[in-house]
Amino acid sequence: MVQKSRLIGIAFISALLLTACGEEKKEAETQQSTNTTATTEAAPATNTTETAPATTEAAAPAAAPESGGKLNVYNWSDYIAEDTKANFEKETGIAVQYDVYDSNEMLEAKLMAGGTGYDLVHPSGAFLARQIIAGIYQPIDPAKIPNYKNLDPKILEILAAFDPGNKYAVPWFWGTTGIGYNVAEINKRMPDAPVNSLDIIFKPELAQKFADCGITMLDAPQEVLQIALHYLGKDPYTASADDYAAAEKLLLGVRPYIKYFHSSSYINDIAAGSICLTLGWSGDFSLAAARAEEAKNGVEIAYSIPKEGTMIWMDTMAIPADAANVENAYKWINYNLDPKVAAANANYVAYGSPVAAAMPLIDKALLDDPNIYPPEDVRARLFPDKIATPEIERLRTRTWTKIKTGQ
Ligand code: SPD
Repeated sequence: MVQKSRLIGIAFISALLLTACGEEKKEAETQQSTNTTATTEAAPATNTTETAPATTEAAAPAAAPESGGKLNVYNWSDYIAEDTKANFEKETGIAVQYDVYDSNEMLEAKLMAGGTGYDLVHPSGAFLARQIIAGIYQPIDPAKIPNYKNLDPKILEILAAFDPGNKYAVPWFWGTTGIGYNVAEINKRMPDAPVNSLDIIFKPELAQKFADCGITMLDAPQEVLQIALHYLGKDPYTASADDYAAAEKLLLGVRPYIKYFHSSSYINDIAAGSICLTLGWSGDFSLAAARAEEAKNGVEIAYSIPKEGTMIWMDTMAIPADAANVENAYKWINYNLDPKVAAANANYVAYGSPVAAAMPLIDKALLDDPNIYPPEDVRARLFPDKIATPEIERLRTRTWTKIKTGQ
């Protein structure tokens, strides 16, 4: 029953996201947390490494000849079950070098430079699309992935908006960008705080109430600016300089209350109670809640999809054109599409799974959580990730620099 309703849900999301592309195609567009490359000048002194092995970010692996024994994976931090890598290694005898990043820009910079040594990477929809055009990836052969059949066809249809014909990528997880908060700290400062509204972050008179317990935002211009534009009632993909000026004004209005811009530190920081309010990615707050529970520190964390609407997005798996261990990359993809493995990953990361065959094995509490698998009325308020024109990219870059520097 749950499974059926969720599959219907995914079908609805398909319809929503299918509007994501279809234009601008000609333009090229160490497990677990935390790396700090995207940290801004206002990044916290205390970082989030207490549960995290040191990242190998700075030491990308050297390309190795196809030996049957190695695989170099580059994924988002905190985006796979803790034992998946070890289980895969045990089952296949393949040694996996697993490195992490926390921004599409970071991945793209490496891919564009070439010679990354990575065999499998995880770009998000719009970035994937322009990287395909730039010739970064090799085609995927589904015949080498017996578990490909476990994927939800509707999710593949969504992905086709970024990767026509599903030629270069396989879906990994999908999610939303919204409001994560420390329930007690927010309640203490404002018992009737609008935790389901972007007002709480975008209105200076509200944000200033929570500045002392720590507000943060993703360092992801292509999401924060699109969400700000949408909040202002503008087309999130507008190319109007005036609209961008309005988004800039909105964000500069609350800039004094933002502790830092970073796309992974907030998980452990909110779990530890050192921040209380953040614009971040849906599943990350379930993970933060689990970490707080593990620490038995009494921190209660919640996530809400803003009532004004927000972005829905999808991350993928793709094999770089110069990958050295291609057959092992296929084995990794196939392994992660196994229903049990996919469900274990989904239960850990708490993002939406594209593996239909895994649904019966995913925790009911997750499937029933409207913030993870949003019901129809919520989905109707979401807007899709979408490829941007060079003009929009320029506006984003210029605006984001001003916002981050506070000028
Ligand atoms: N901790 C995992 C975060 C995954 C975030 N994916 C980013 C999607 C960007 N649109």
